[in-house]
Amino acid sequence: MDDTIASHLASSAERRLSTLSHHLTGHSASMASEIPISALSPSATAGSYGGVSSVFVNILQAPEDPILGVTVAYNKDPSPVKVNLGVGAYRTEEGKPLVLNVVRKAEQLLVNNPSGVKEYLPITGLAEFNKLSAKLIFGAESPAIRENRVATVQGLSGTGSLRVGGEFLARHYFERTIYIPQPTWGNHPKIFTLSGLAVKYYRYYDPATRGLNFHGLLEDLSSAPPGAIVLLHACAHNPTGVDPTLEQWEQIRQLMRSKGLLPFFDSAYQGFASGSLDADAQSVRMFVADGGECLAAQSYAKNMGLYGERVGALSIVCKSSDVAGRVESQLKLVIRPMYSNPPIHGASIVATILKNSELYNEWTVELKMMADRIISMRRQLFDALSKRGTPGDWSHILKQIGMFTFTGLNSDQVAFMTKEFHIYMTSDGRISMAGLSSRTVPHLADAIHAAVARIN
Ligand code: KET
Repeated sequence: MDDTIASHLASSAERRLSTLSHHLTGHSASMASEIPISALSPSATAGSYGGVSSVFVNILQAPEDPILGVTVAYNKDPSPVKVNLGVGAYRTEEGKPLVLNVVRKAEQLLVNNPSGVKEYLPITGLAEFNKLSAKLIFGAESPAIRENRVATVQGLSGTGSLRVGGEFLARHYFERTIYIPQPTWGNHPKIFTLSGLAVKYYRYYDPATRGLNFHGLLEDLSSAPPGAIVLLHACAHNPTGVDPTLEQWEQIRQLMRSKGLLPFFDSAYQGFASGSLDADAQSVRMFVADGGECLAAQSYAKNMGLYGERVGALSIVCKSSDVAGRVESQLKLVIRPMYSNPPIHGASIVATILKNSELYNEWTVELKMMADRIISMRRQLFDALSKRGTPGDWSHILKQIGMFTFTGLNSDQVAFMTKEFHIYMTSDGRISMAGLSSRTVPHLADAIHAAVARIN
């Protein structure tokens, strides 16, 4: 291997380990328990190679993921009344996973297409999918698209797109600190730390008001170093369900631009917050309209129900098409040794739907139906708690936006609800409203009522 590449790789690996251990010791106790420091350095191997003892004997049992592990526990529970409100995955009124009709139709078209092949895609993915994805998030009339200054690559859903963006920034951007909201989706600190960035938090949520800590947010971003990267949830903030208003977004934008902070949008719920794809992309479009640069990671897991297809995109909006071309060339160098090139099927489904106006319209109707069902679950849960006279103000259930309600229940109350009522949810008190149905609302309300009455 070329010496300079070898030393670059060695130093970036060192940086990752040191930022990760810095992060573990500095910031998040919960994360420290998930990735023991000892797991990051080579473990001493077993003394014997005689076939009796494994060379992996010193490997520690890792804990389950705080979100996906909830499903593992749920699957093991034989109770007929169990409910999984952990992972953010849409369920029908019957509690079943949903494949959108429009997705089935697109798949039929793909199966019947005699020229459909299974060749490798380019490193950057399906070109048509990339163009359509950029249009979906930035808007058909976006000047950045018209001026050809957006570099878009297909990613492995939202997670993979965030990771590629993180690694690109760690390699090529001068300020390697990323600020993420407190709290945020539990995978964010891990993705960015392992990308080689240093993770810091900005205040976001105020438990006292169950709303945005706007003052704290502005203060923390004001004191971030010039150029720092800032992770923003485009809409339907996970886990809090609390989004800035458009006026607040405008203030955030002005502050960030005046300080030269680099926005990195995570858009995992476009269309799920309001039911409108355009309304949910407003925050991102504001930052693109001012002519400045930004990154955006998109996921089609929720809004097209393509969870397991792992389809998403990373776009980097640049100042000129010349820069965008060079950025894309470097993204290819991040992707090629990571997974070579992305899978073809999910991206073909998305492209088929986005390019056909009839299918596109059908998609928006199905999307709105999912968003409306979630909103109606909010009303039903709120009414059920009111009917029971459950102590406390539960109006945040109605006010919060998107897939989740951040209930304010503590981890002991959650553990009680799981043990006594077989209700599975993350220990931070987050409920996936998309997993709820008219049938399960009374059971959940009973559980919350009992938890609040018995445990402080
Ligand atoms: N960003 C956010 C904010 C997010 O909530 C998720 C998934 C993702 C990105 C990544 O999704 P992907 O499937 O990679 O496109 N969140 C849900 C699922 C999970 O944790 O993986 C969740 O919070 O339940």
